[in-house]
Amino acid sequence: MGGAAKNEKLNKWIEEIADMCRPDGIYWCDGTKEEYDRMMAKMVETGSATVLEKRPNSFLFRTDPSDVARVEDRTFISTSSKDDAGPTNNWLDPVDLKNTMRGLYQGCMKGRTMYVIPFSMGPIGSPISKIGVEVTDSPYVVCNMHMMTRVSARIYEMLSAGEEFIPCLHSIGAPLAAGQKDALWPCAPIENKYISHFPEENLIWSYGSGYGGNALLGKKCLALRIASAMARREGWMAEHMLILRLTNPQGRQYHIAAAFPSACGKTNLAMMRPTIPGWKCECIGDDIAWMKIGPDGRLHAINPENGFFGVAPGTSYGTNPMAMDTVRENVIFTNCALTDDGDVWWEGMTDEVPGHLIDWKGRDWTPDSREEAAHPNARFTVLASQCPVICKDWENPAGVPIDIFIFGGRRSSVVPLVYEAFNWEHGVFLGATAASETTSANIGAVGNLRRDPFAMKPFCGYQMGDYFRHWLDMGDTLGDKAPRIFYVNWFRKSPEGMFLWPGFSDNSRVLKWMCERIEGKVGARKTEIGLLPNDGDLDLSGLDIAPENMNELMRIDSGAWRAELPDIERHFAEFGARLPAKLKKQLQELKKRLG
Ligand code: GTP
Ligand code: SPV
Ligand code: MN
Repeated sequence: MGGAAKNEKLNKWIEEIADMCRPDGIYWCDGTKEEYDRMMAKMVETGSATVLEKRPNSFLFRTDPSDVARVEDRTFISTSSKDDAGPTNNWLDPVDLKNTMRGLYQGCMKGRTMYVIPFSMGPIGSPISKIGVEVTDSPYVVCNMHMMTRVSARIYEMLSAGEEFIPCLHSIGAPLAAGQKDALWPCAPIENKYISHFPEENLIWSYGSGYGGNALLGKKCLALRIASAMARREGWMAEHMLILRLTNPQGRQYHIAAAFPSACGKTNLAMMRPTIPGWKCECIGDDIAWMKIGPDGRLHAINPENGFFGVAPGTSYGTNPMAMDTVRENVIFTNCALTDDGDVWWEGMTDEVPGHLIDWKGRDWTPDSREEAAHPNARFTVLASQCPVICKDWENPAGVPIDIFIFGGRRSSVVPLVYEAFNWEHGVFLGATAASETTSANIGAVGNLRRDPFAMKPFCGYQMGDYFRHWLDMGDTLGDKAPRIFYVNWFRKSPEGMFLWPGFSDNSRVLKWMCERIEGKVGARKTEIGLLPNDGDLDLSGLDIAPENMNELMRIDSGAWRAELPDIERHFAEFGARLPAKLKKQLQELKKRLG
């Protein structure tokens, strides 16, 4: 494949990287199944992949116990001015950061092969797609990228024809000395991990981790952090959102894009099977949406990804049957438990807990073991095309017109099941003040409440105040063609700590209310925080839920909301002069309404 890439920029870049990283050899990927099979077979041979006898063409990986999730503390937005990265991002000066990282990259691929992965985010050749080239020394990354992005030799041809690409440099940061035995999951210690973005030159440098968003650079690094900065410059949007199509019994289609923080329900909602009769849900994307204003003046969304990198724990035939059917074959599982008959298992997969497992750390496990069998951030990697409810338009380069935006998060108290924004500006305020309890999708404490605006705190590649302004500007341009905005919380708990709302398929009831709001079929009651369903408007037919639970789900405790205000003020104060005046005004109005 060597000479196939005649793109001068690419060839020069690869040469530079090879000079710095000193791999034993360079391999140019072509994205074929043969390539995938060959690389996977090699990983089985070295013991880093385990064949799952019970699942056709599926494999289990166990990571190093230190390398199990994204590392937000080690993620950097490196702009020439610190202000341009803003208070929600870690910042280091680009010159200093590159010097430090060059030191780490020096000889870091010794004893390994350097793989060149040409990939497209979005359908190959579509005008909205972006091309990236990831260089990595991890065969696990290559196989995952095969599923998560479109990897193809055709991209070399496009590059030869002069197409632009986004360079993505990745190393696990674990050179091998001559004769040294490799670890099953080589990686660098936390203090040497760097997930770095240079949005001013569309460049990504990642070092030290092999896991998920740290290493599959098309996903959070390119399609969110770099793309969000490009989108602002170019007048479009790159969001941490699922995309789904909901069809009502009359055949009217609604397209919904929803932003929930990591491990807060996007994959589940995207593949949901409505419990309400006659309604149908199809999946377009489960994590990222790129949206542009179309010739009709509406916002059209595409899913730039090619697969799902989904949370395994909690996924079952009861909660997400479509995900279970998607992962029946051709799957890479990471940090799941292994059953004695050669299948995977994770907490919540089956009611019956297996009597014996090998846990994600490779140890014997029984129900008496104190630790979980699967890591809480264990994941499956699988092609989106394998999802039984994938929408026939999921690869349509024109995208789908968005009717509804949903924001939300994990709040065990205070926030009701659903409410609607008064208007776009208020909706942007809801997005900008969204808060959620932290999850194991990031290394760090779990269950701490934090502001996670638009579910983009870890993924916005520029100043978040400017990002809020971009949302307001998009609303001005869209005018009355803007999607309606709602806020949801599936995670409110009883004093005993039980979820009050059944969630999953029953979330369709909440989506139905949103659609009926759009049609003007149902009213809403005006409250301090927004528009809530009138009694009886949420379709609860066939649902066994105690009326007191429903009351609690819809209850607005003004005192508890007033208690949120100081935190929202602190949050807003961080953005200084970059906070749009319209959001300050929204906060004043909320204060007034709460009295
Ligand atoms: P990322 O891939 O990290 O961006 O996560 P995500 O937003 O796609 O979250 P996902 O759908 O994978 O859900 C994460 C966890 O929340 C899983 O364990 C789910 O079972 C659980 N979950 C999802 N939806 C619901 C819901 O409606 N109710 C409850 N109680 N749990 C849910
Ligand atoms: C998330 O954390 O939001 C994910 C998983 O989707 S990762 O790819 O690791 O970012
Ligand atoms: Mn995500």
